[in-house]
Amino acid sequence: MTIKKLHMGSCGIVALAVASATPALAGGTTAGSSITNTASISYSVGGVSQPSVNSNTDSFVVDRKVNLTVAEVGSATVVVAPGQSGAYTTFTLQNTSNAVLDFALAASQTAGGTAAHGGTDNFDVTGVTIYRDTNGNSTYDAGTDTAVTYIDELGIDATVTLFAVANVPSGLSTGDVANIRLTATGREGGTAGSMGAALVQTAGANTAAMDTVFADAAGVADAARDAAHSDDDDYTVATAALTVTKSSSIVSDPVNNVTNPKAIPGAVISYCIQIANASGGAAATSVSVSDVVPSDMTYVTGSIRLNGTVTGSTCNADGVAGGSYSSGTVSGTIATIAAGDTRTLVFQATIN
Ligand SMILES: [Ca+2]
Ligand SMILES: [Ca+2]
Ligand SMILES: [Ca+2]
Ligand SMILES: [Ca+2]
Repeated sequence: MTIKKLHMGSCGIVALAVASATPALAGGTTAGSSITNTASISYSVGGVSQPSVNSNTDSFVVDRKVNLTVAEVGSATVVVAPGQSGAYTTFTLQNTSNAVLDFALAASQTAGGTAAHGGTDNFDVTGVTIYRDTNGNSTYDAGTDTAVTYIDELGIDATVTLFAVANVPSGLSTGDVANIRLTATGREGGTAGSMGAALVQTAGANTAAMDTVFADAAGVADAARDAAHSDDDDYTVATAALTVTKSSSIVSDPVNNVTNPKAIPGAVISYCIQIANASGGAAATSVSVSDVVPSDMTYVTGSIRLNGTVTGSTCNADGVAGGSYSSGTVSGTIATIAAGDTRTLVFQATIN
């Protein structure tokens, strides 16, 4: 600011009026705007007020501060099943510049190393695509949210929610981790509907025009003051690991009945199929069991019991009637076997 020099005589009272700009946005005063002010003085001579005198008008252009933040939403891994499609991680991108900008987006993966939530990255997801939360519900909605490669004309202080959507390969194990990284890079805005050119920071001294200053921090995979910011999230696999065990016991025979029965023709045999799901993984659902009844045996109609428990390795008689028998095969479906749980299908057959 320049104050015009004024001759004021031997005495006087000087008052300076200075206009100040108040930022209306957290990003600050909008880049490219002019800040203008004029000082004025008033004074008296011999106790008599004299006409006030104005300075020249000082004006300068507000320069452009480029800043942005990419951040994972939440602080937990995304738990996925092997073969799952449309698994997504969630990020926000905020434009903390004092200008409307475009932002180029890139999703990338890492190979090895510590993932966002502490595991070691040991696989890659496939088909990674970035979607914008078009309907603003913070949830990825296939068919509603739109695939994007950049964010167009993001306003000062504005935040957009983004999803990295991917498919999980099959054949993975519980605890496998894939790290995913989202990077946004500021670009010139300008034209709606197309991505602007790369931003260039002003080299050297301030110019009369709008200069550009990169003010962004370093993210997980970008430097400070590079007009980019990045953050990581990760996928962790939780799956079921089922083992199946079959056993038989003699219920009765035609001679001894239920007292020390033997496996003679006419004896009733109880078969138990135990399905165990390993601890620490995910529940198995719609567990379908089938068993061909041996040709020397005859299925006991209505004897199937599903979803029973075990005590140690002994099958308890607490299953519920269900399942079916057709063409020599017993079958049934257990709705859910939780991780660490064992459930059974039990049926009876007689020895021919
Ligand atoms: Ca990886
Ligand atoms: Ca949505
Ligand atoms: Ca644009
Ligand atoms: Ca940066």
